[in-house]
Amino acid sequence: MPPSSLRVVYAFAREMHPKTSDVFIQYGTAGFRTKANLLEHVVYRMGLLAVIRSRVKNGRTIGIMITASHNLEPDNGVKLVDPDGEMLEQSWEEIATRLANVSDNDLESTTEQVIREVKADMSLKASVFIGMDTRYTSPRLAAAASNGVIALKGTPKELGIVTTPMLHFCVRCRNDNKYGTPTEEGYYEKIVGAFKNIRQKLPVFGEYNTTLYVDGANGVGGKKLNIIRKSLDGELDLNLYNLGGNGGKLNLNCGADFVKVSQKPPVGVEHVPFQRVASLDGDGDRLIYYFLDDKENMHLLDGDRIATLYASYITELLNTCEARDLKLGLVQTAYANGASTKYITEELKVPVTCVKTGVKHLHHAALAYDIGVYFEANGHGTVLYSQNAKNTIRKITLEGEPEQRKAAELLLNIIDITNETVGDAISDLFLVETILCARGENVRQWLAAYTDLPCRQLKVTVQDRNAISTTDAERQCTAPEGLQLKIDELVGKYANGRAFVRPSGTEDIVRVYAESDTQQEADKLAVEVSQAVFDLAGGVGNRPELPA
Ligand code: 16G
Ligand code: MG
Repeated sequence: MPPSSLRVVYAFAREMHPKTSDVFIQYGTAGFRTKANLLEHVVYRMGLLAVIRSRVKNGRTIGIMITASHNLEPDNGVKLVDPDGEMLEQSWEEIATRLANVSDNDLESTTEQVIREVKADMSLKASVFIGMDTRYTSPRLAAAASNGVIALKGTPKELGIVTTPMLHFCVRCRNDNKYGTPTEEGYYEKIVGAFKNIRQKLPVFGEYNTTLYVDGANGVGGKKLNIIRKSLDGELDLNLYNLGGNGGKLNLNCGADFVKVSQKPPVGVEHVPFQRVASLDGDGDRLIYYFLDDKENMHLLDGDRIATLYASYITELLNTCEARDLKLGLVQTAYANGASTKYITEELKVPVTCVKTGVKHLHHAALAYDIGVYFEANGHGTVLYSQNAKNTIRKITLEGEPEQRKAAELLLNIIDITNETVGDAISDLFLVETILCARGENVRQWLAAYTDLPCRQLKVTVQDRNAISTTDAERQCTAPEGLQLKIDELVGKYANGRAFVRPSGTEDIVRVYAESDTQQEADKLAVEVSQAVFDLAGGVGNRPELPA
């Protein structure tokens, strides 16, 4: 395409999606995320970038998701999805940031420069799938993304309101038709179909019961479960709450992030003692379970629990089908509860890798195993099966002894329930329900595997969060000087104490995590570490205070 045809890039920008703000914006852990009214030009430009990316990938489909996940309604965001359904290659984040921040006047030349730099063949076809969450600002932003795609003569396809993992799934299927059909229906067919299939093989028994309460965070995930609910024939009785009606606000005092961070039950859900509840986040890519006991104490079953449940059950099946040479490993972050790591390594004897926060880091590390389970404590995670693992398991279904075949067939269904492109609340929910059912377990039995160390998360506002640098998968802090020494000193005072700090990748704050033997001590340690951050890293506002 001759450069002159890039004129339209400028014309669209000026006429329809002008850059009206000079606030610098960065492609962070999960794309761009900020107040929705600052995003239109950014999303338009991501439409342009998606077309360039698609051409660099020989015309394979790229995804754009409009969402701010677990953040509140006034926020929104945009992220790009690569052809295999994984997060955008990291080296392109800088390009995305550059393109998002240039003035409208420089947009045409910057676009040209990017095209040259990445050697995109602009004569190729380009295809972009666009999905959005339920935010009222999302349709407008999705339209801006579409215009960006059109401006560079790509073909946009709007999938409408979908969960983030559904978009990832559809992108993958569009580029690899063996993975499934690239539509919402195709997603249900594969994932829910495999779940129903497995229920035929594993009848309900023991302490497991088919009733599940769900907190939909007033977002897209609950809405989709409501569609799925109608197709279930008693395999699972879903009682859905926080579906977005009755004035319920997206992620406000509900949803997986609220439940995990505040360690409180969400509003809007009816609570019955010992009834298990699954809580999704606003865009349906995180899942947390919890229940209240008869004294209304809450018991959380977070991402670490789900990961250990998966790892132990899959290991069991692998042992039964004697596929012992397949190496299964687990990937966590520094947020993983210390008790979970201990349980996994010492009791399950499964190797653990610890990586930096952010799905792309976990996903990447999980690829190193034949079967890689990855989870953030916040409930984002999935399982990746290598081609070798899939081939081995398939072979056993054909050639194994009867018991081995049975286990291998279960594994094949489990692989189909899994959305391997990214953590997926819906797929994870069906997997958890499958395993609890297979074991005949209720939530109390699930919880009994190990006892979490009490923990606390806090935020500290500082002048410049980038003044904090970390190493060793964010477990050690290298700047500002003296902060790590201070943290070590504080941690040393507590039994089973552990703490770390890191700059958030999504908000302008520093995050603090602490755990210890009792809740009171974890809370105290978290505040003391927050004070150290405040004092040594240029705290702003009120100094954090110890609870009275
Ligand atoms: C994003 C990440 C999530 C991470 C979180 C950390 C993706 C798709 N999502 O939501 O994995 O846990 O950021 O946020 O990568 P923070 O940097 O603000 O703590
Ligand atoms: Mg999310």
